[in-house]
Amino acid sequence: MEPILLYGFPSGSSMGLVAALEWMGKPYRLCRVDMLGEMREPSYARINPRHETPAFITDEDQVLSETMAIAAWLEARDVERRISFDPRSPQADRMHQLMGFVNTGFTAAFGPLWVALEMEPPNPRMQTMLREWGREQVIMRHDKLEAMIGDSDFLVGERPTLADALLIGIARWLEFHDVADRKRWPELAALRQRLEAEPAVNYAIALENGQLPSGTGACVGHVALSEVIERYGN
Ligand SMILES: N[C@@H](CCC(=O)N[C@@H](CS)C(=O)NCC(=O)O)C(=O)O
Repeated sequence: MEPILLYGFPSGSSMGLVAALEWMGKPYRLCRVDMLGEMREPSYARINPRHETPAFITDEDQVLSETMAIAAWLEARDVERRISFDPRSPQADRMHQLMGFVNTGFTAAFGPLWVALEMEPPNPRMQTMLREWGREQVIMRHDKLEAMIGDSDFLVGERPTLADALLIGIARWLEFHDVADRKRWPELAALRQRLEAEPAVNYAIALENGQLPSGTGACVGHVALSEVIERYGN
């Protein structure tokens, strides 16, 4: 059976993995997860006890969580090297380096902004502090990423890879949290513009928004979360 990616909405980082699956072009299925509702239900713990997306059901019915683990699973099966490189090449090393940076410091910088946004009950004093701290961290991590971007069209080379997939799922949070104008980082802004022009990214965003776009055809359908939990949950 095809693997299943569980992607979260609204504005989930997993949007990038949907784009990666489209670029990769092998058959896959999707499962849509409402992060504000069903992901918080006790039953979702059978898929991921940390109540997070993305999650993944492999073609051998194993449940996998953590973006880096899911990306590694895809990379190992991307034998045509559509979204990755030969594992022993310098390009693979650089791709892993950028993926590590995006999945850790870059993503984590937004943490205080999410905490402030979702704080219940509200604590205005703490929320103001979190927002200030978060904005500083996001700007600092953008400065660092800007310095890491080279001359190529995408993060590593002239085609999008897993590193770009991880980035595009997160980068839009800059606008979501209204931190700064993206033009402040010209290299990153140009890269994001190229990624936003990619049909795979537009497909992933449209799905996230609840539309039913036509993609490459690699996605062979959606599976209901209740069915995924029942069939594959631990
Ligand atoms: N370390 C995990 C983090 C995943 C993560 O934080 N996902 C977010 C959505 S992008 C989430 O599910 N947050 C929990 C929530 O919104 O309640 C990974 O890299 O996959």
